[in-house]
Amino acid sequence: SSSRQPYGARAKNHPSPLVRKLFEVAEAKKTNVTVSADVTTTKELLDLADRLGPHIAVIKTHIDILSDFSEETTKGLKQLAEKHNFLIFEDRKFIDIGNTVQKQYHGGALRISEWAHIINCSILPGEGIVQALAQTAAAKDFPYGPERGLLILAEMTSKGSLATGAYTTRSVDYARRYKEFVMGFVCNRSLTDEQSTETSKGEDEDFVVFTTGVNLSSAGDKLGQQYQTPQSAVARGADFIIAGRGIYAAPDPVEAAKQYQQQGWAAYLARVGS
Ligand code: 5IU
Repeated sequence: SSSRQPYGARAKNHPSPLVRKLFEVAEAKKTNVTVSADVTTTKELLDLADRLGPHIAVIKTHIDILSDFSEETTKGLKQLAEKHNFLIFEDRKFIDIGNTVQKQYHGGALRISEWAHIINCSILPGEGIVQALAQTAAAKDFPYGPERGLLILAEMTSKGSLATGAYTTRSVDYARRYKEFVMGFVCNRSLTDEQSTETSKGEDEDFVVFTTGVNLSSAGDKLGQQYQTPQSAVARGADFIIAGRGIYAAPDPVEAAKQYQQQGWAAYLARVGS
């Protein structure tokens, strides 16, 4: 299965330029860490991105929580992504009818398509949301080329999450149907390895698994967040581990990022058997 293959091999064989780049970044920097940079000013965000840049593969943003969002925010992010060789994932969780999400993704106040390599959506609205976002990215006049991709939010880490069962199964179905744009899932385990899927695995598929709720020193928060360690997330199939407060709220975020990097990478090496 793909989760037992090294990132480098997956990079070579993957049809998506964005996924190739993602795996190349991970391999080159020896990191599978995504930092969830949930800070609320541009200065904090750019400062964090610059300091943590060497240790992360991806920065995950919630651009709408910034109190001072402007052109400078995304210009700065793009520059730092170049400088440190990481990708940008806007955790916007699109969840509306196709016509609306197309406008939220491409254009609008936040111009997400312009700066976010990776976006995500819920499939609560049905297949049409995936179709609509894929259509926007495939349009002849979409100016950002093939280095854009979508993660389907297939599961959540919060207590009592309703993203389970048929919802999760359908997430996999839709990913297979829109493979050109859907690069993988946000979920808590591999959904496409042999034992974990009800439908048969496609011959040539290789979906990327991003797992949130990773924290080394806490079991959860007071609002229902539930954590696991980098080791357990990667063992269950995470290709990229997402940590927020575990890193940015640590006394020394750079030291924390290095620690998640080291543990995430060791767990990856153990999984691929090298
Ligand atoms: N996030 C989750 N759980 C999920 C999904 C997204 O925690 O199931 I989908 C987001 C929320 C936050 C980050 O931006 O990931 C986790 O932050 P902490 O590591 O600080 O809990």
